[in-house]
Amino acid sequence: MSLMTRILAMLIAVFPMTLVMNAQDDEFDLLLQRSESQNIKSISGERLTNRGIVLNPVPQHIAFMDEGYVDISKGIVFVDVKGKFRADLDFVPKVEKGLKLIVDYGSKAAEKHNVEKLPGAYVLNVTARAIMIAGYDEQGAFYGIQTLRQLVESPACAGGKLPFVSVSDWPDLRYRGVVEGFYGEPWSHQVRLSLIDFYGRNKMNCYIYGPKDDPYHSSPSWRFPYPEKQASEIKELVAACKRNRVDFIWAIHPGKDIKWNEEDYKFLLNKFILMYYLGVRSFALFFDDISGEGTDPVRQVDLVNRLNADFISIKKDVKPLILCPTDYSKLWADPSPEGSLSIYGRTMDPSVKILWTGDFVCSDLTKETMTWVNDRIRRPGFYWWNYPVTDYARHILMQGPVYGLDGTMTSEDLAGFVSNPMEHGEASKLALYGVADYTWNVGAYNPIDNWERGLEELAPEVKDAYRTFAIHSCDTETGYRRVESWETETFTVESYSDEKYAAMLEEFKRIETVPDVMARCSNKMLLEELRPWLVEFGKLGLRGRKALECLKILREGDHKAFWNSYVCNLMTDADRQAYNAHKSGTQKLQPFYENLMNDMAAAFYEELSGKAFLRPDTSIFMKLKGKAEYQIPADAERCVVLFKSAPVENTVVRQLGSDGSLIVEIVPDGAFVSMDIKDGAVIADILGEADIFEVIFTN
Ligand code: 14T
Repeated sequence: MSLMTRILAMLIAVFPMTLVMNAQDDEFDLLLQRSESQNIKSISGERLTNRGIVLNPVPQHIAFMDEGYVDISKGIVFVDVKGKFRADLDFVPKVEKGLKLIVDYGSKAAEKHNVEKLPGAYVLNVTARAIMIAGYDEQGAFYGIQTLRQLVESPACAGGKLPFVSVSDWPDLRYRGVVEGFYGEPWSHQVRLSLIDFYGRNKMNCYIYGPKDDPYHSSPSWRFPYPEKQASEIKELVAACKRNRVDFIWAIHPGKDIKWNEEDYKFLLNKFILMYYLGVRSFALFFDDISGEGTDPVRQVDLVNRLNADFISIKKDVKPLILCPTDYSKLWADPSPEGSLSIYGRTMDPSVKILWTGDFVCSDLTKETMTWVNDRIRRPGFYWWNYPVTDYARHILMQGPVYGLDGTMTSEDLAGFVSNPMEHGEASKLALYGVADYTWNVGAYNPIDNWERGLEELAPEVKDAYRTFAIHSCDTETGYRRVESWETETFTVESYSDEKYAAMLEEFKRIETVPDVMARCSNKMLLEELRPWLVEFGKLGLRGRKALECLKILREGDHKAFWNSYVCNLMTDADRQAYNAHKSGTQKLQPFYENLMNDMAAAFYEELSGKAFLRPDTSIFMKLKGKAEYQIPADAERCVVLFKSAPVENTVVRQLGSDGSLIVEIVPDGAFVSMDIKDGAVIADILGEADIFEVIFTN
């Protein structure tokens, strides 16, 4: 059975046909993620004080020496031994005389300063005599400069006062970064540039370019050169990556329509050569989400090995290939020796790195999943983490902490780690701040502390408002489940307490202010991405607060005031539509609102009638407009008509006898009418335009 057939079979079994038919992609339905485990793991870690020094990723070793500090506010004398970092020192003035900053790298410098023997490693020493950065390699020295920058920008170093400190640091994982690998609108050029700077500052070193909806990456146009404008933008991305010591890895996704013939081989090789001329020095081949001929693992291996021989090994400056298998997740990977992963393991050039998303499409990273795949591919897999991607749930934003990643991973288990973000690049930075931290210093990774620091880093002017939004904007409801609103304790009418009520009220009030406060955020691109969600979040705050106010009125016993405010706080169809398009608070806040509203209605009916009620044999919530007639049940003694909106205009409630004669007529003076059934009345009817919420008869 082909992958597509399997996916469709699964979907048809699990979901109603309409869902399958409404899929965004004609071939692949992103709802498959609904087969992810629905367990929600809690988050570990806690906020640290960090002594007012904010470093991301957290260094392996940092030691603060004796009391005292050096003052660099006047500038430093920059000794750029290898002459590579002139452009990187834009955060401190350079002067002719004064304290020296010496930056060097290579075996001699590294040996002298006990730098760990690993690509990307460095030592940074701040002493009274000088500031010294020694890198194992150029990348290492660049990372030392990033650490210095973060020191200078830390609150504890305000005014240019650096403490005496010694940092010895190296990355746990060799490749750390991002794969732009989602379906949907690819990132804009501007957002890409901003992200690439962000990678550099946070010591990430790879950016795999593979947006599914770039036609020149995938079918139909993978065979053809980029148009001029896009080509020149790619050149700029390569240059930006170079400045940030990031590998720009260009991926091709040819498997939807590739023919295993000479012609297509030439097309592919030619495209690589064209990309090489745009400056690309690192390549990936993606065979994910395809069916048919393209999935043949033997042909895939032939292609990869041939490209290796004809291109990669000839161009001495091109890095080893990266491959995304068709079987990229254990969910459908063939585990047998005849499966594609085992075929790769036996026959694919060992230099090729192989991507893996874990047990599911979106999954936590575990030792078990890496052992499982590594045994088959016979090399450490390269993890493709499908977080914070939301292409299968475009109505949400993932703003929660990065967690669920095993704290004992080493470069023996993993060749690298890339995160697949949301189509909202700026809003993805919060998660990438965590990815950078985890992949650099796996064992020390503290999810909560990282998230708290990230919020402040990304929206310093409005960090509390951003936090309020983010803590309630984490989960997918049915996809890759994440904890949300973990500081919020909701309650029901039954479990009510004054304290819980006050806490919820305060939270909803805070939420109401978030859209206005966030408007002061200086990162306007972030604000643009968040805006529609912030609007809905503010409305959620308002209706949450109003629901609590209704509860207060209900408890005080003012029926008329209660129902009037209750109906005003119901969501209209338009409200629901708007909320569904840009959801937040799905795990606790919105359910709290829904449950409280339902509970209050139930409590209210009981208060009105004093006992359980009989429903007319119609739907529970009748949404009737205009004139409606009800047969009064024989044993009914009271009737309550609840309207959906207040005030109620031009509306009359009547009781009629069997001959149609008028027995009683009531003009509502609020959003409900509660009346005794008169002798001889067999029909209740409602004349006028008001929307009816419910009609209840009781005995
Ligand atoms: F290549 C893979 F590692 C991968 O994850 N591929 C896609 C990716 O482009 C997408 O962003 C991600 C999250 O939705 O999942 C993969 O896409 C899928 C996965 C499915 F299970 C598309 C359809 C599916 F049915």
